[in-house]
Amino acid sequence: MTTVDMRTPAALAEAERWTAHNYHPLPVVIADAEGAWVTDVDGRRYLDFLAGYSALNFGHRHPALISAAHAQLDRLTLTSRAFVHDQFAEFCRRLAQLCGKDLVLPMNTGAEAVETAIKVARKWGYRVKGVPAGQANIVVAENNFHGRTTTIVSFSTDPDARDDFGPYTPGFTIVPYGDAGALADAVDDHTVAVLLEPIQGEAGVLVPPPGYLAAVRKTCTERNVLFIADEIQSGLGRTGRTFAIEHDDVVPDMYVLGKALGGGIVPVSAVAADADVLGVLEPGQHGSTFGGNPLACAVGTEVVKLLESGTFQQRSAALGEQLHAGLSALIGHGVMAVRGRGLWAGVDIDPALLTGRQACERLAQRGVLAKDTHGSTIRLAPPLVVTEADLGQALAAVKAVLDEARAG
Ligand code: IF1
Repeated sequence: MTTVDMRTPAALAEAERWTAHNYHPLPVVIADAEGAWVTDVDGRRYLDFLAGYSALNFGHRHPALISAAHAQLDRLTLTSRAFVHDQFAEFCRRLAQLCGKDLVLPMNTGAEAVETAIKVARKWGYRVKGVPAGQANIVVAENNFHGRTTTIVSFSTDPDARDDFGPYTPGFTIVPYGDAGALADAVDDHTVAVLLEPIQGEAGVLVPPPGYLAAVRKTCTERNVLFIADEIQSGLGRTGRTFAIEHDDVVPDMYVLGKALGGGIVPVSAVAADADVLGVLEPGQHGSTFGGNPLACAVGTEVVKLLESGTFQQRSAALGEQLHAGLSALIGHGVMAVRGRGLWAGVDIDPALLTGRQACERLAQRGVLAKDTHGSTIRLAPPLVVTEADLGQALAAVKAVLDEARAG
């Protein structure tokens, strides 16, 4: 196998000179973008099939979102939560109603929202469930990805994400993903919550077995344990529903949201839950400088309005059929397996042909940007504004990369 030599633009070399090397980006320097397309510094255009790891569900620079941001930039950008501002109530109301919950707690990044959910679950455990102080545990799944803070990586099973960042936060039990029995067995009297991605993103877009999420819901209800759904990557239209967990007709106790909630413009995240859960927090017990800021709320409100129509969810479901049909046709022709829902797919490429990285390098040369997860698995997740023609073009590029590799 040969690694495809990619020309490294001068701009990339300059960026790498001045930054820590905590990423290994493809040698593509993007200068402009609209919808599902980006343009690099040399004027080359690419289809964006990563979409900011699903932070760009509405496409690059969606007009309604950019307009809301521009209007707010000219009025008010930050107050802190020491005061209220005129964008706050509508954002919180609309998001709470989208989730079917009483309350939301706005934060900024996904990891902050996950940390918020962990803290709220623990406090609920002590104050409501009656778990002895300091004894709360939370059940999580192998191959999870919930963010990069030291507490969150404490329960990661990915050495790259976890190693050398100890000492680790205690109070987490790791079980196999998709095994409802193992999860039920792991729940004890001190368990305050189960934290799961309804579909595991970084693990390779792993859809759990039918009935798994419903069984977890049943266990949580029977054992008085909070079901926390991390929908930061799977939610907000990505899988063809507002939330991925809806495919299983399951309602969690807490939704953890982020990425696309900020419209690809500003970091916006949140936890949504009923008052009996989020009500455990009193003034001074949690917060953030930028959480719920006016610019974030103005953009977030427009994002929720886009989701209220249901059109993005319908597009994802309809075009997802085309995406998955096209990818499944490649099984046996360089593709080993395809997973996912809606406009979200994990594609296992034959490791004898290409690594995921090599496949993404070659896709970039054919005008499609994507990102490998692990090994020879790539993730395909275009903005939900992608067209049928765009999808056809991307699928043709995937086929061409595999045909070229198979031809040796
Ligand atoms: C990176 C991928 C990684 C997430 C879920 C919480 C967070 C994420 C389900 C934290 C963030 C990002 C982080 C970014 C690459 C990407 C990612 F899964 F999407 F591909 F890393 F695994 N829950 N995922 O997916 O949200 O704090 O980043 O806003 O760290 O390299 P964040």
